Amino acid sequence: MAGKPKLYYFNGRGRMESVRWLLAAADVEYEEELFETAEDFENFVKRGKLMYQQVPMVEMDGMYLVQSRAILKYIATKYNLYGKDLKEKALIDMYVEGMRDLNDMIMLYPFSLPEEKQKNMDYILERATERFFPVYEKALKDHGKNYLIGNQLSWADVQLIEVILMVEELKPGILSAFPKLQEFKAKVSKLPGIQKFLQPGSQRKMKLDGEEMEAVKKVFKIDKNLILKHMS
Ligand code: GSN
Repeated sequence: MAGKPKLYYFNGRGRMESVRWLLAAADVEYEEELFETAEDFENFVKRGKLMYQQVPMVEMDGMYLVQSRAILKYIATKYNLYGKDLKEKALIDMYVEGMRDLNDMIMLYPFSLPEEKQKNMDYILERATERFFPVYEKALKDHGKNYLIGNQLSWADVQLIEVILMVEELKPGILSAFPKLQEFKAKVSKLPGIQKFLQPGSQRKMKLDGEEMEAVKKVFKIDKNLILKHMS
């Protein structure tokens, strides 16, 4: 039998957290190798397994998977979280890509320049409440089923609960205008794999504080201006 998947990343959410969520939802156990320093990461690059000298990387089923979307698609397909036909897959992709747009803004927010922090926060919250959440609220309301794609849990649902919780960290109570999303969150939080993942001490990563953020920038030698170009 194949061993557990092994995840290679730093000790934070970043682009790996959605992978952790998806594996948790599929009730798949995994191991992690977490880089603490730039040297850890450089040594890992030298092992020559990274296609683009970039992480996230997931070692599973005899492959060294990179590129977060490719990793997520593989896991979603393997564990039956990617719809039953081409049309469902297209719909899941449309939902997931919107959620990733929102997720990316939140992921990059801590890199904001101090003088732009408030403006960026207002922008994220406005996009969440005016553009993205209404889509998922309406979908759940219109078909009256448990999940975005009917009654079968999919990758889109897992991505949705992840991003809901991230937005709630920025502004508690933000779901008050979205009763269907509140119901959805309560229901999905009780699914066994997800319930376990939400318990303290799980492999779920917490929001980075200022110091941890500085450490991450050093690991990947992140240039602030480069990040900000992607924030618009
Ligand atoms: O989605 C993806 O996995 C890729 N399109 C981007 C991966 C990426 O930017 N990885 C960064 C780590 S911070 N983000 O997750 C990385 O490995 N940077 C080191 C480098 O030399 O580019």
